[in-house]
Amino acid sequence: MVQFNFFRREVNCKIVYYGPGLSGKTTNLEVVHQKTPGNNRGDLTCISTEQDRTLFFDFMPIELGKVAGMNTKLRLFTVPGQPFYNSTRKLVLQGADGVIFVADSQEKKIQENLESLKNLEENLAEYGINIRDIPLVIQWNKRDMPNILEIPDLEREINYLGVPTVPAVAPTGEGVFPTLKACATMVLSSVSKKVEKAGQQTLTSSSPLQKRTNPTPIAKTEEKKPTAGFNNQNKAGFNQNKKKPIFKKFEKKFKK
Ligand SMILES: Nc1nc2c(ncn2[C@@H]2O[C@H](COP(=O)(O)OP(=O)(O)O)[C@@H](O)[C@H]2O)c(=O)[nH]1
Ligand SMILES: [Mg+2]
Repeated sequence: MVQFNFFRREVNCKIVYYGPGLSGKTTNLEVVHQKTPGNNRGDLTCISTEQDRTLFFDFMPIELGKVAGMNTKLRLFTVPGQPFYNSTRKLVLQGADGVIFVADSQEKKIQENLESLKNLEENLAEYGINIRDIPLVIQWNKRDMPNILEIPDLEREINYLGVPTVPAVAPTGEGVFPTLKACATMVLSSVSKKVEKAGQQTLTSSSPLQKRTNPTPIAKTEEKKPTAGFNNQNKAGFNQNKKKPIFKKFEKKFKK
């Protein structure tokens, strides 16, 4: 759940990398860690087994600086993909503001991808969240591997939700930041709306002290933005978001 402190102008968002075991979730986080400037990121914490598999979760915070007038932090988590770790997955998913589903493009992994997506849907439902209502981006990872499905086939077979998708080769960094940006943009846009709403509530609250507080910069910034829901995003939806001022600010925080 987005944590925001309106008076201190702070926002904390949680993004969870989900997907089957070995699809490349931890690799995504490692690349984000390597390429994010040191003063904008915290440590990457990995709790792994001897075979270097995620046992509990990987975690990394990123400071985005000011976005829409709020000091903004992203907290990135990965889940363990192996089926028997479902209770851990569910715990890590709790309070997520956005999800990046890292799919394995290999033909033989199609069933595992579908099962993991179904598992995501079920675990979200247990928290009372419809998968169509949460910012969700699918990454088609491992595009460099032999025997992979073509993107249109992946779209047809797996992306039945019609969410934005990004092809990737995570170890080379290809597609890693575009995926994170697509998801973070959707999350931040949703946060901005909540911040705006909180500001309005503050203005209409009964306390004279609160009435004097001025939240208008956020409301003004967000007023002109389109209000399409996440479930209505077309495949190119996140590209359109690139033009948003909120996104430009976010983009500057990362090294090219
Ligand atoms: N060839 C190739 N290997 C990848 C790719 N992404 C991840 N891997 C490898 O797949 C293995 C599992 O990756 P990992 O990030 O640990 O998967 P996780 O279980 O989803 O966290 C590692 O050996 C990675 O180097 C990719 O795009 N291409
Ligand atoms: Mg992992």
